Amino acid sequence: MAEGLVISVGSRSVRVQVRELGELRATLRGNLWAAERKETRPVAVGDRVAVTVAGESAVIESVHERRNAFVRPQPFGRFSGKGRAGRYGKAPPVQVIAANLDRILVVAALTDPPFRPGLVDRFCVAAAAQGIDASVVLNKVDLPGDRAVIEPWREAGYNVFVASATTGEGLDELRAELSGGISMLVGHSGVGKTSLLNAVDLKLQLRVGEVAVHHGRGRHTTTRVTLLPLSCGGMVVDTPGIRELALAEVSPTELARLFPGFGELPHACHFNNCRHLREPRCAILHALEQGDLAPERYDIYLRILTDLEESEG
Ligand SMILES: Nc1nc2c(ncn2[C@@H]2O[C@H](COP(=O)(O)OP(=O)(O)OP(=O)(O)O)[C@@H](O)[C@H]2O)c(=O)[nH]1
Ligand SMILES: [Mg+2]
Ligand SMILES: [Zn+2]
Repeated sequence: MAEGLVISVGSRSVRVQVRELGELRATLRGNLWAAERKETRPVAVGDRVAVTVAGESAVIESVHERRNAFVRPQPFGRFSGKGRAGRYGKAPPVQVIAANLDRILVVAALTDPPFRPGLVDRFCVAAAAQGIDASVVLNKVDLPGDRAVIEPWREAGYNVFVASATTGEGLDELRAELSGGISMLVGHSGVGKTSLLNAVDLKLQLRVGEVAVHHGRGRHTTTRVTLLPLSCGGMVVDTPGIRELALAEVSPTELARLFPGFGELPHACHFNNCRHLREPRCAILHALEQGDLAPERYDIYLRILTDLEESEG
């Protein structure tokens, strides 16, 4: 048996990189589908797999244990919870976007589409929940706007890149960041994830969105999660942009501990399960009163908390 790395996952087939043999089309051994699991699919981009090779194609026999996985709740319709768990076990099914990542780059645009702090936070929380390093990229800084919008994440200790795929600003730093291990770019559609990759590595020549973006919301140009090798070394996962990110596998009490900028505060609250709403001796509320925590940051936290509690039912 040979070792492979999953490069892309389509509805019918999977592409796997196998050492010495290159990229092969692969199918899955039937028993991989039968096993009870929480994921909607048995393999994801970034998975290390054992394959048997016959000519031009391969069969994935087994999937090695994952170091981490970036997940989102399964997007097709709401999962009804009790009674319908079926093959996904007891928890609601999740979709694994990619596995075994060394870092995630959360990409936002200064403008066009408008900067959405809440979405940046959701991606940061989702990465932190899996213990995956995240940094933030502010792209399109060639366009007019206030670059200071990204400061809260810098202050929260995130590595922040300020870049323009158009003018080349910040690309050297970005290239250095991407040049080892497996990175993944995530963010709203149209923020320029694919454009940044094309600018970082001229060999890639990936398709990017048209310049005419209607209503300031990018059209989805990248339609499949794909793992790409970079000339500078390292590999990168380009993902299709999304407009919303619901969090999977994050509990309401966990949220504050993962939230950018809250730092150690949640650990200083009187109650261990403090949700920082009205509880007495809450360190977050205290910081808010003292002006040590920006109200805009707290508001985003509240919005995400409300969503989480609604989805928990
Ligand atoms: N002015 C400016 N435009 C940019 C920049 N980067 C990308 N664009 C434009 O923004 C649009 C969207 O770029 P894409 O690279 O396709 O965005 P994406 O994030 O990959 O979008 P999805 O694949 O849909 O998620 C294209 O018209 C790009 O030319 C930039 O730095 N400055
Ligand atoms: Mg794209
Ligand atoms: Zn609290």
